[in-house]
Amino acid sequence: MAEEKKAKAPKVADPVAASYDVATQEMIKRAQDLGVETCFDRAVTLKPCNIGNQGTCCKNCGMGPCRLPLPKGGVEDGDDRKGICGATANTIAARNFIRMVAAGASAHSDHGRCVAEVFMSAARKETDAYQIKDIQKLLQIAPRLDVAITVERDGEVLDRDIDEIALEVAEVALNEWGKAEGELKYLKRAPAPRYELWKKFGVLPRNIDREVVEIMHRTHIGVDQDYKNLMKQGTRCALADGWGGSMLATDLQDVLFGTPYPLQSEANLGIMKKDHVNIIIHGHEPVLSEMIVAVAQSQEMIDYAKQAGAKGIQMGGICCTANEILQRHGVPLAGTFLQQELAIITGACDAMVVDIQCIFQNLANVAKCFHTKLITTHPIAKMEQDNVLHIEFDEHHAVEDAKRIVKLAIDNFKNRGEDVVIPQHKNPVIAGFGVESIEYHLGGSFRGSYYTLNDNIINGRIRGIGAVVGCNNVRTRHNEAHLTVVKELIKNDVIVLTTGCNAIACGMEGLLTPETAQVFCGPGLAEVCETVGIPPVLHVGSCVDNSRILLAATEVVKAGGLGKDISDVPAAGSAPEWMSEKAISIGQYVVASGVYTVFGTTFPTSGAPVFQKYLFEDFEKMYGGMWDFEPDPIKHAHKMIAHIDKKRKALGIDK
Ligand code: XCC
Ligand code: SF4
Repeated sequence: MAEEKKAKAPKVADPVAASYDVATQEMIKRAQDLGVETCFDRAVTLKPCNIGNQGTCCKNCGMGPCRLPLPKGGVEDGDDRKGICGATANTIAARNFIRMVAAGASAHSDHGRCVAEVFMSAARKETDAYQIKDIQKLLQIAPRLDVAITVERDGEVLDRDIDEIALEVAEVALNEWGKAEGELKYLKRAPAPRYELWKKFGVLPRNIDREVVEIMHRTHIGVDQDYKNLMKQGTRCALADGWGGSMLATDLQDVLFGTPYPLQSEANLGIMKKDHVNIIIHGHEPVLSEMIVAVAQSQEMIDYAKQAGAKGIQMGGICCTANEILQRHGVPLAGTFLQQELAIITGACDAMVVDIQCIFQNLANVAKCFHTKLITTHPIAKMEQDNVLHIEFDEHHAVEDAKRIVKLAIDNFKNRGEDVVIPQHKNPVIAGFGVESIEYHLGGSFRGSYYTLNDNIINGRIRGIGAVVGCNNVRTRHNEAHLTVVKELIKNDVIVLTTGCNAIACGMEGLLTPETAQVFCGPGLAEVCETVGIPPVLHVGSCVDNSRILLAATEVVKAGGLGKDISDVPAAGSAPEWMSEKAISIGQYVVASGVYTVFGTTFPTSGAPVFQKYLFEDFEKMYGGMWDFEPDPIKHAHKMIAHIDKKRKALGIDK
């Protein structure tokens, strides 16, 4: 018999090279010791396709895929690459790019639609589970949707009935997704010159759904073949996300669940507790997780957990659901996008409840190796694996659904194995800043005193504003670029607004505390933070809450002293470790709103240099904001700072 070949050990990731975070490193190592595969290992064996990565692979029809790699010598002397139909590299890259915008805008906006539907149920009083919680916010947004908040009776102006206002807001809001005429109502919230610019370029979105559909039409074989015209629609669709679907999601969530105000909590896998029932909620829509949090905090469930032998119930969040329930309830952050498998690998996760977006299908395979109950809850996001439970959430029986889920987790506590390892790493965080609380904490307005944001930007204590957001990407060291960019910015007196997985990464590193000011900040920013008692890195929520950043920038403009449009403000955007299509939609609406925006890791148009130049350079002349790409995090931060300085100079406040 031939000598048996020694089985080759599977290639796995080097935990330290894979993540900057020690808790993550420990869990990757543990997964490998237990023979459980994670995304970090798969990234070692599964290499990306270069042509797809560069945006020049077209599979929009059955004659392709047509793959157009960049010629070795570059395209300086002309570019005659074309697909079977004749589509050029620029057309293909532009079509792929705006299809990413369409997918990203759909994700945010469909999330917003679900919230709007629940809002409608609440307004109609069809459900006891949801009520109008934040009347102030309702009264604030109603006029933006052309809903009157007063009535005239017998020559007297009276306050209108709140229920009536809520119902009309629900109707008008839902209509934004599919109305037959007009344009999105929230566009007028932007500074007037910005609105006029959009009008001039013909990119005012008509309704949210239509802009997505039109992208799918225009990118079908044989329709739009002009990359500039394609981008025009990409911009219109992205604006429908930022100033439409996402902004409505944020506002309606605030009305239903309360506008966030700063509160304290903790971040990283170390928030899980060995002697507690651990429930991890993961995904994006806070509609169900709000209920789960409420139910898990009820005495009935706490007693039930104690009967089961646990000391209590520990909730934790992953991805943007985490940011949502953190900013409104102080529920700790268990981790970022890339830590979802690792939460189960602790052996202490009694249930992981997922809704929509950023959920790894591999969670089911990991859960199989442990006792964890994996529960999908959304009709549009199921998993095929047979160990996954589907408990479909419905606003009409939300409390019952939540109770069922929490009970399942508690009942599962006794099934835990002996082998439980929770990494002992976590940091305190202050989260929950919105436009309202930024204003409140910085002097009660945006301008007019020693404490306000505008005055501090004008006097130079704060150099500018950096919006650092977005995902993790397993193709780069987990969290390293996020944290390096943020630290470099605050070191140079740039205040940072953060959302999404960047916010979670900052929390894990301890950057979301006022104490950070003394350790990492330049002297000006440190002084401001110490005076008013805020962290230099402000957690403003989830990815749909990037709309809060748009509105904060608008308030800065409206308060005066920093130009007439968002593009005048010394500010820059960044997604150092982006990966999702949502990030591309966000980037595009931020750019079209006038903000210079740098992405790290990779850029999906690099195979079409002419089209890329359009995004990186020509856009500045049109929108005052443009894209850029820089994978090196220090250079990335300094490109943002250089742009901020350029804006300061233009404003004459560079001294
Ligand atoms: Fe998903 Fe929103 Fe990206 Fe994190 S940041 S990986 S999209 S959870 Ni939005
Ligand atoms: Fe090829 Fe054109 Fe079909 Fe794309 S649309 S796959 S470029 S033939």
